[in-house]
Amino acid sequence: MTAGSSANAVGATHAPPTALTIAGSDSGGGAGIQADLRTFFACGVHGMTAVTAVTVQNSLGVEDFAEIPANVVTAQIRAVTGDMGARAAKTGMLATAEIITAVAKTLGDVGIGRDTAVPFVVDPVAASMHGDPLLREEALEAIRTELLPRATLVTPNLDEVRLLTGIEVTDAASRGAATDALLALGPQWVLVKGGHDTGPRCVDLLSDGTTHVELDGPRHDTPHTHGGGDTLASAVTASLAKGADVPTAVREGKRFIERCVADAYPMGGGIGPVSPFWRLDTEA
Ligand code: PXL
Repeated sequence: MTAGSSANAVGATHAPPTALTIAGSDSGGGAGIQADLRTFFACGVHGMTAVTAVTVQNSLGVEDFAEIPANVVTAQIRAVTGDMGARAAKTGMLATAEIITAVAKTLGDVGIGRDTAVPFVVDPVAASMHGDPLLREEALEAIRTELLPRATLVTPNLDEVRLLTGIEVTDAASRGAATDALLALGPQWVLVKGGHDTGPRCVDLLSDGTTHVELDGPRHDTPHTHGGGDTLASAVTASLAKGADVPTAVREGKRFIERCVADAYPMGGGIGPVSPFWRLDTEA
């Protein structure tokens, strides 16, 4: 029987928007691909994945990881974009320079990235919350030179800003200098996140060099923020997949992550995950 030929066919005739995450697996389910898919679902988007690495981890940290061969990563991207199509894409943990180079080339081939119809968010994941490395040393340069020129938006925290630009953000002037240095690497928009800063507010700065948007939100007092960066970038990607422009998508993403951090739960003996459960009508 061919698809759709049954007299008893059921199901919706329209599909939700699609979004692709190119990222690593977190066996603890708090970050990485697992956080991305959970967020896409909570935001009403069909998630597709290109897995880059498999981490061995729990709430206490990352014990090890194995990367997926670069040709298998790019084959996943081609398989889903060629058939199902992606309305937006994001990257998380990319593990090696070889994977980054291959992903950047493939995204160009399939028409994803800045100056195309398909927005592309780079979350420049370098380390876990525990400080465990998720990116090989030499891979940062590949993010700078090959991935960022293709990005619609890059979403570094303050540690990633320092790794990418060498600039330590301590005040408004150094934050402005870091934003300029990141924009010079080629992304259309930069979101410098203030989550790793201190103080009662969590202030992020979004800029494309012309438009500057300060996003101010509460800082929730919880140790359980595992997967926070992934969840924010995925929520922004989901909004982009639904057709929002970048400033709107970032505002929606920030509102989403604020609720997820407020609802974060303890799990295991270490750092628990941020929670998108607030979006579901459930007793969970
Ligand atoms: O939150 C960053 C991150 C991304 N991807 C994977 C991770 C982590 C943090 O631990 O494990 C696979």
